[in-house]
Amino acid sequence: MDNWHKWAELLERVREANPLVHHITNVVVTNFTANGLLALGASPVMAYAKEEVAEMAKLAGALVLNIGTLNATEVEAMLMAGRAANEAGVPVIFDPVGAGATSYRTETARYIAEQIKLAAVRGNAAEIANMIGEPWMIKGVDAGQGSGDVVALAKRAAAKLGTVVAITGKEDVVTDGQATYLIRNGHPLLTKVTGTGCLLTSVVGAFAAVEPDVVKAAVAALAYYGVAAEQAAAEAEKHGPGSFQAAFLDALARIGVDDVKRDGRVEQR
Ligand code: ATP
Ligand code: TZP
Ligand code: MG
Ligand code: MG
Repeated sequence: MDNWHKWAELLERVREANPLVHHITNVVVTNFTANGLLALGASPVMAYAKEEVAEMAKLAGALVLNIGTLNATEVEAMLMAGRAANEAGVPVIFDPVGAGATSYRTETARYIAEQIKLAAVRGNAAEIANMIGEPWMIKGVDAGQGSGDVVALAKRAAAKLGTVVAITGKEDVVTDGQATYLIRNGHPLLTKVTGTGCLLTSVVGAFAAVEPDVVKAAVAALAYYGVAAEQAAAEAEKHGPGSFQAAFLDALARIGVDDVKRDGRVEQR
């Protein structure tokens, strides 16, 4: 049995623990993210006020920071929440949405990574490359066509940022710079529904809330997510993205450890 089959069982641990996941995220994906985490079996909360973020972060099983629609007040709140989470030993998961698209996003993403001890960063190849000062085309929040080696990029990013890095796209890579895994699940319809990357970052947060080895948590989260998308597409592909979005939430709630073990395509590199 592959190592990762054991890790797939973390899905059950998430559902038993129903971890509180504190988010400071973007205005596009808030509702979809909350519904996705409920479908998984976690407990989402969005809290942004400077007056409460530190308190909420300390109560949570994980903190998710997402700069998708950032502004100065929100970034300040992210730093306060991140510092409180670090003090309390709560894992912080970061989604550098649009890093590289504008200098404000790039600089803020780098500043957050400097100031806060991140358990994991999850983004597309362009966002991760731009975070570490490597060029990669990005259009708004979507990764442009890059020709680089994504596995090598993820390893460089993990070393430079000192955290677990998950780069997603047609294939996903998870690495801490030493152990590296490829996950080949998912479906192109995920690119036709906004917020599927952001929700995935939050799902990694929910898994990290129950498993301190963040490589294991992230691999299990990504395999679960990709297998759910495949089941949803099998049902809803003929109708399109709207039906897929609903079928995907259903699949996130329905699938179990056995589905992930059977259909997961995970390979150690
Ligand atoms: P982008 O803005 O570049 O789309 P994102 O933040 O939305 O980035 P994705 O890379 O799209 O994040 O990842 C979200 C999910 O979609 C992941 O599970 C990933 O494996 C899956 N995914 C993305 N593209 C494809 C594809 N072409 N085929 C299969 N799955 C995909
Ligand atoms: N604009 C700012 S944030 C956002 C958009 C469209 C959502 C991005 O979500 P994802 O998960 O990266 O596709
Ligand atoms: Mg996407
Ligand atoms: Mg994204």
